[in-house]
Amino acid sequence: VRSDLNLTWAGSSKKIAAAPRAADDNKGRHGHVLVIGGSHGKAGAPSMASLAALRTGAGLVTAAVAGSMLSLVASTTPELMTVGLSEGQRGEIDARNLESTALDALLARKTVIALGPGLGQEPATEEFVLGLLARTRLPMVIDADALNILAKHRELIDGRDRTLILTPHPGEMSRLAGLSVKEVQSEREPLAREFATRHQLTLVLKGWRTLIAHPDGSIAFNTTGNPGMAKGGSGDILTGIVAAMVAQYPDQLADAVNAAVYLHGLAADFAVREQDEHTLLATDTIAHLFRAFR
Ligand code: NPW
Ligand code: AMP
Ligand code: MG
Repeated sequence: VRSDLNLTWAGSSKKIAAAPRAADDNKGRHGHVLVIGGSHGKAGAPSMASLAALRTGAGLVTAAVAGSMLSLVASTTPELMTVGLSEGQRGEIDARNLESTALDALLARKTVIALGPGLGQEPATEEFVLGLLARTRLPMVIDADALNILAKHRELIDGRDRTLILTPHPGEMSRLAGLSVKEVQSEREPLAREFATRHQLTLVLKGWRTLIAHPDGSIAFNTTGNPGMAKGGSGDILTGIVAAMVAQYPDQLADAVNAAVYLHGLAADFAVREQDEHTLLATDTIAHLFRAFR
């Protein structure tokens, strides 16, 4: 039974997760996360990312999804705000004709964008993603189908004048790098370092012992997490946690991302201690985040 908790935590990221909130705090100081995702049959992914962002301490969270799933996503969490985007015939986000003023309104006063959970890869959604990248320099956490879309436009992967955090699992990394999953897994560290430094971004290469490669070439290895997390939804939740940490600690980017990955795994380790790797649901991890923060 892998129920031992690994509470050893190297480096400075511990400080930010353990920092108490100011007595006179207000939500405006903790960032506004904009989650963009969802497609027909995958409303759960942006819902989970959004709930995780709220539980991680973001001041406000808005989920932007295809219009027909707005009420479904909104009903998962009353604290969540929602925006319905125009959609195509297959229920995908089709915001090609989104007025630039409407897009600017969507982006206004947001701190960080979490792009991709459940998004799908329909051509109309692909155009929306490319348009969004061109329209804003807001920090972005890019995951799931947004990574698969970027894999088709590698020339656009450029974190030199913006904060980009990519969170691929080995399958997504294989598409980004044009390698097989086996090749990715046998070269995790050099591949991640090379990718992060070449594109000047933060790369979270997920899996057992997730590693985080920073644009300066440094690497952190995560020590938390368990195989109970190898289930649908785990990565969507990590995306929300990373976005919320970056929203709250934009000036401590490396620590914020390292802490997010560590806390996600630690929450899952607490959850498994109470139940079992078979029965763990990704959302159980959200329910145990408070233990990880404490
Ligand atoms: P294999 O099978 O081993 O060759 P995909 P996805 C590989 C959304 N979701 N080590 C592995 O390949 C997501 O947000 C929505 C090695 C695996 O079969 C996305 O938008 C949910 N290999 C969309 O669905 C809940 C690994 O990658 C393949 C690996 C598709 O995302 C579920 C799968 O990758 C889901 O999150 C590892 N550690 N991890 C919802 N409730 O709304 C992965 N692979 O084809 O990119 O599909 O990750 O399921
Ligand atoms: P995704 O495949 O996008 O749902 O992401 C899966 C999440 O679960 C990532 O945060 C992985 O690091 C984590 N995970 C998956 N399998 C394991 C494992 N065997 N040990 C630890 N963490 C895992
Ligand atoms: Mg995923």
